[in-house]
Amino acid sequence: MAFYLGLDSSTQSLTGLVLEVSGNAKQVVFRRSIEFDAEFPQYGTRTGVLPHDDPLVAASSPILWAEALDRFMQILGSESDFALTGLRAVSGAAQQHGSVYLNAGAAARLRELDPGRPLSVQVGPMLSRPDAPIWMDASTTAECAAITEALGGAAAVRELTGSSACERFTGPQIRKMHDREPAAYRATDRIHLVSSFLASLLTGRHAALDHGDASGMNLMDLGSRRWSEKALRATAPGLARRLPELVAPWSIVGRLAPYWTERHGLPPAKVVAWTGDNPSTAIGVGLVDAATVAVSLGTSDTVFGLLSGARTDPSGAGHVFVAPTGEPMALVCFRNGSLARERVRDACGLDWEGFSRALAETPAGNGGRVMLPWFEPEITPPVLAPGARRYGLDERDGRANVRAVVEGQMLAAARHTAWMGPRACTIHATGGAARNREILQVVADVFEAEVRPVAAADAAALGAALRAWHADLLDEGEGIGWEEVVAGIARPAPGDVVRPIAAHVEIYRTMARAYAACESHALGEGPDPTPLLEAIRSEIAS
Ligand code: ADP
Ligand code: XUL
Repeated sequence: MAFYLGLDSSTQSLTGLVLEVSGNAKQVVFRRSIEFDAEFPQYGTRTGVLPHDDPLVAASSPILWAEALDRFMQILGSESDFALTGLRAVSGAAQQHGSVYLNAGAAARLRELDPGRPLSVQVGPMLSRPDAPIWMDASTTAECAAITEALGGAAAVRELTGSSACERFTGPQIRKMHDREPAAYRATDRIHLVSSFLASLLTGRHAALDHGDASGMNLMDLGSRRWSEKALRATAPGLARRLPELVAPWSIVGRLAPYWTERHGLPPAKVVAWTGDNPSTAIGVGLVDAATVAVSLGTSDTVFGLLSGARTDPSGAGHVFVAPTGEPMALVCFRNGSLARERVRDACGLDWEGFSRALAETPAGNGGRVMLPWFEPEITPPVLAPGARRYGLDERDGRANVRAVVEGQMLAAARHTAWMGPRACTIHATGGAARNREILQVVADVFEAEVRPVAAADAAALGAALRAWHADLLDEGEGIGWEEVVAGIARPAPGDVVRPIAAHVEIYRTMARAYAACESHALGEGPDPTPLLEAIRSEIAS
């Protein structure tokens, strides 16, 4: 019997679970989630983000993430009722793109982490910048333009790194720091992603970064999987020596440092490279072939799947990352996910049950009314000026707004993922909102696909535990296939399926045109869609 710990440091919380593996049988034997805002109010975060006057700026606190990790390990050490000595390996996932800036003293401080003092007080002195820009930041448009120009245009950047230069990606964020806070950049000795930062705390030394999370930086050559000298040069001087080593996702990057063994009674388990939450979720929902796509309805909504051929998104909004299997995966990210749904829910004075009822009792297509749910600056399509746009929709009509927010999100998701290739007939759904059947019905109807909610909650953490197991076996010379890794656990619940309703599918084919016209208009690229919407209204009514 062996145990594997998987962690997920997401935008709003840290979740960890322990997987017990005995022969072919796997089960989760321990699980705990720690909400940042509620458990650590002293940091002043809201939904995991430090408040800022500029809606384009979003940062969080690396010390908060460290304190949550320490708290989780303390709970694991004191409350778990399985033999902790059997813990063989640990891995993790973290919100992607966010960066942590460490000074030259950090390497020694990591090596000498003192088990007698809380981690949080030991992390502060390691930082050359107190906060960490995160994936919600949209303040680097100028830096993106400069990098794009230096690399020969958006298509060239995509060809090289898998994505166009994106505001939230780490390269543009580093360039911004270099240009606007030169002293802090000079004082920076190592730049970690959230994933490699937390792995560094676990191992007590600067941990390597996996190819998966590194693909969200605009800095790695996706073909060779090395840092691209050109991209580094286009970003900031002296960057190569500040970046972690790159490794394959299944690499062992160290062992739990004495801090964890002495302070919390954990064994010196192997630490497997951490990755981004989306790549890790791919394993946690059982995406090990290109036939299935996943929809993750968390703080962000993401749609992703393994790619069978080489391609990038010509529109520039989608990304190609390296999946934990080593294959390319396509991903499209929408910032206005759960928090936008919550915004509409709260504006209508509803709970989730009332929200679901409003969805169930309003007609598919919403009578031709459309919402572009860009309450916050949007990633896909890129929109900097926050504010939902409504077409034919009265803001005071609560139930219609409930339907409009979900339909707007899913019509956008379908439109902006078309580049990934032929439509999947099965979608694995995960994330907090995947427990909402009425939302999943809209997903099924818009995507014309069967939607299968994944049985296990916490897919990113489960993916991390499964990756830890896979890497441990590989390290012991007993490699296993990915099908076997996910079998029996990272799978949809048997028989649980939301099927598309034929009449709704027809309506959404029509509404896709309405959505496209509204989006073009809102982006200043198309005419007023009102005449088209009127025609569509009578089309779907008949
Ligand atoms: P993350 O991992 O990105 O922090 P989660 O995947 O845990 O986020 O999802 C959290 C979100 O799930 C909450 O912000 C909430 O809006 C949403 N959620 C929880 N329950 C429901 C429900 N019944 N219907 C719709 N959304 C829900
Ligand atoms: C993906 C992205 C988000 C974060 C937060 O590109 O920015 O999904 O990983 O979960």
